[in-house]
Amino acid sequence: MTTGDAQIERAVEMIAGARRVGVLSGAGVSAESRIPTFRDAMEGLWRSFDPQELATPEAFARDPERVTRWYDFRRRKCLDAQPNPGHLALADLEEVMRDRGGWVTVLTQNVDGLHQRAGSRDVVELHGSIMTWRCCESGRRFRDLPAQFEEYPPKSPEGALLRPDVVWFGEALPETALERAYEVAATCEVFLTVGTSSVVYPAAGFTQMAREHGASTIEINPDETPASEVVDLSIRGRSGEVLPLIVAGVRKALE
Ligand code: BJW
Repeated sequence: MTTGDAQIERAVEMIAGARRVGVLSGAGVSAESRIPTFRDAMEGLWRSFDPQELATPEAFARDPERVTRWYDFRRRKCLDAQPNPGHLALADLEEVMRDRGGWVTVLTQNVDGLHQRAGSRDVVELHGSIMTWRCCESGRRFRDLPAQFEEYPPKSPEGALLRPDVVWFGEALPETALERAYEVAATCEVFLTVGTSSVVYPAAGFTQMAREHGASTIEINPDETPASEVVDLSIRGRSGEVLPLIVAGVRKALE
């Protein structure tokens, strides 16, 4: 047996013995759906830009055309993408836990909607959604957006600027999302931290919080992150490969 197999078996044991599972997901979970992670080098026209500088209210105020073109480019990429085996495995795990009277809540930092499209029902969008845009003046939200905007920045019917309904650096996370996240971290028995660099707060603090409340903690990531030090079990691998193995093992263990 390889170390990988032993780690998967340990993860299976932890999860199969639990009914309440919290998951913190990050951009790495969507990497196998060909959505570049936040800290990957950007592609094509966007190669020379730094995402950390574009994802701020200051960048939008300075150059709303550039920022909304970037978000619209990414929105269309997300619409073209399909959920991968990692997303599907988490949706399957939710079904397994529901069948035994438990729950799986996915706290996602992703704005792409792929967990929901994979079938996960309890998803908390910590950083908003790129599929929804909102009016900078009235706060009204728009979901049925055109395939491509006619102008950048796009305007609301009243002529005010629209912005993506995402959380930029320095902005507060939606209150209800944050409350759910604290509740999940405080009450889950197992907490999975998957595909995130674990550097952006407050999300990066949830793993430690779950641990302090007594949850067993597992990280799945090809690379080491600050969370690797915190968790009980660190699995080095891709979520699209590791999660299906774990969930198949959990199903088998509970047969
Ligand atoms: C794979 C893989 C595969 C690859 N399988 N894995 C405490 C300490 C220090 C700083 C702060 C703090 N508290 C707050 C701050 C400031 C700031 C912050 O954290 N800064 C840090 C950079 C230091 N936080 C904020 O500003 C937050 N707001 C806030 O706290 O407000 C307080 C407030 C209260 C009241 C009033 C006002 C304010 C907001 C943070 C918002 C983050 N927004 C973004 C943009 C969203 C929209 C968009 O997508 O454009 O969210 S930034 C960006 O980072 C995005 C992501 O969701 C987030 C996290 O990134 P993620 O998901 O981890 O992706 P990557 O690319 O970093 O990592 C990918 C990982 O996947 C890697 O590890 C790979 O190895 C791995 N991987 N392939 C599995 N196949």
